[in-house]
Amino acid sequence: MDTGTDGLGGRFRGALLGVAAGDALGAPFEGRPRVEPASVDAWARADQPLRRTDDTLMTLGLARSLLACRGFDGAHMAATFAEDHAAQPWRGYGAGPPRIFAALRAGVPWDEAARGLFGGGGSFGNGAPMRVAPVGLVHHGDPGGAARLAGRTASVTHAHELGRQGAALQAAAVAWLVDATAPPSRDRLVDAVRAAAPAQEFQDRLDALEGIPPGWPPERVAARLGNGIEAFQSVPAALHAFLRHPGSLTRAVCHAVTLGGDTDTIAAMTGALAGAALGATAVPGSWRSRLEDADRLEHLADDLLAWSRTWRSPTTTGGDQR
Ligand code: F2R
Ligand code: MG
Ligand code: MG
Repeated sequence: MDTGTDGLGGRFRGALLGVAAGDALGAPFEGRPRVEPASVDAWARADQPLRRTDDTLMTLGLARSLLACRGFDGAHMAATFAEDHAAQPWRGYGAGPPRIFAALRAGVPWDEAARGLFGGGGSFGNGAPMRVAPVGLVHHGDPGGAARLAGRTASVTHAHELGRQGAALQAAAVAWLVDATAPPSRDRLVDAVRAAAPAQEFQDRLDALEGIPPGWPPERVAARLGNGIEAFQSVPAALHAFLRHPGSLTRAVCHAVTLGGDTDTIAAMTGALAGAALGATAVPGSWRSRLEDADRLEHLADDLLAWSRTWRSPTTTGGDQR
């Protein structure tokens, strides 16, 4: 393992640094059907800045909104996402969210705007799971609670049931991994999170994880699970990448990028899983020093931990807003 000594604070920091590292390492390859491991290695060892895309920006927004409201407030979260997009629309957003932000500006209520996409079905893109790590963190050790809150945060932009379940699955996995005591077996992790995503599209792929031998090359894994922008492809792909290298964040994230397709997002979600399990010390110094706003990510992680301690304490009671 890269680590094993990080406490809760280190795991919170590791998850957010992992999102940002995976996002930035995968970004140059996004959309390529295949990615050579040598190209990923070269980029991982380069010295250029690691710049975030929408994956990290929306993770920051989600965390800020939870902290500002002391829980989920859909109108506030929608406004936060929209403000961040207005300030930096060039961060590589999917097609759907900017349309939702335009609807909000036109006066559509936050809980109706997302339902208007894709002929009224809502989005099943991976935009909700890619940003949901903070939910898993504040519900660490409680995959069910993480899944419920994740579904609510998803509904701001991703009204389709598959988009919501993708967020629930990713958040449940982060929540479980933060409290895991050793690199988990595939079976234990899958058992812990399976209920979060009951749709067949997820269940089939969770079953498929068990049948993927360690020696399969990335293109064969991608053919089996998918590597696309759909939540039901990319969340299982991230679980696979983490489970391929459960003791090494760097290897897991680099493997995620070699799966091709939606590389920044699969790697961001893999980074969240690995960081939650292994902690901030699993993020190499050479990556951290290249990361945009690493200090801010760590401060937000610390704030999330401090806040979660206030309402998880046995002397306080939690409301359903969380
Ligand atoms: N958008 C990108 N990458 C495109 C290239 C960016 C380029 N590098 C640049 O800098 O400009 N990446 C980001 O978008 C993904 C997250 O997307 P999100 O937020 O889920 O968006 P959306 O539009 O809701 O869903 C994505 C696509 O999925 C398909 N889709 C979703 N729901 C559908 C439905 N009900 N029916 C049919 N298709 C559906 C559509 O093609 C959506 O546009 C991340 O990869 C992030 O990195
Ligand atoms: Mg992106
Ligand atoms: Mg992407």
